[in-house]
Amino acid sequence: ASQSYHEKCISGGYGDNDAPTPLFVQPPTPSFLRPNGATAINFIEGMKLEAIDPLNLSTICVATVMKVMRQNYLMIRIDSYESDNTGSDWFCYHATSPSIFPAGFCQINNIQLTPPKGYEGEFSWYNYLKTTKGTAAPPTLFHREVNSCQFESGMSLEAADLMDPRLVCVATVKAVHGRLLQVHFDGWEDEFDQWIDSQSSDIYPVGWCQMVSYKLEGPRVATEVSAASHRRKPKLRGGRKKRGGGCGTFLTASTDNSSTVGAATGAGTARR
Ligand code: MLY
Repeated sequence: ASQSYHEKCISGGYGDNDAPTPLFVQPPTPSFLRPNGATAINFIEGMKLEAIDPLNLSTICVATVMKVMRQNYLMIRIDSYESDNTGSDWFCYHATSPSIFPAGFCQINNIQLTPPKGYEGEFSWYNYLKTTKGTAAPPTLFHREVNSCQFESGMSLEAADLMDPRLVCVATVKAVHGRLLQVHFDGWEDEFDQWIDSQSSDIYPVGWCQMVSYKLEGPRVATEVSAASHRRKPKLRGGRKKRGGGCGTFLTASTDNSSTVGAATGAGTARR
């Protein structure tokens, strides 16, 4: 009983109240490690890639594999951050995550890639890897294939605002790149957009909220207050900075389909 958590993990023993390991879904085996997989290489520390910034889901950034852990979990650094090299701002992604992409993904898909901190001029992977003597993670390591993604830009949907996931909002597919969707929240600035996988469980068909009796956040409609806040150009979002510019009014789509305008301002927006 006096075993420390660390000792317990090492000995692999269960405490009486611990959920036993077999109850958990095992992380997927990356295809490159399956028998007959295309290649035997895995991610290696230092490899460069592109990744959705988990603290600012509207951006895809140059990133680095900082650590390869057991079961193919990767610690990833977002290179546009001011890093203190302590690892405090690394993120854990599984090697099969749909939120990481091979170098060149953004260029091929005409997406603005956020360059590393301090990078001057237009970003070029070729020059960057050459000058830094870096290596890009081979494209075969990434899980980009998907049976079929039939989303099209312009389609309406309901999507969780993953920076405030209790908010499920009226949204529109802005772009589709293979299995990756760019979701725009109706009435909100583009900086609130989210890159999200088409197989994510955080997006729903129109009518979902009504079906499950959950409040749907309607499109934000401009008010005088929100027009003023708009001029104040809100700061970039992200968990590291306080989100700003949230003044506005939700057009609240209630479950009986009659729309009511719910006024809300500032940080209290849509608080229920
Ligand atoms: N006022 C909050 C909430 C913003 C929610 C935006 N979503 C619905 C797209 C803020 O600005 O952080």
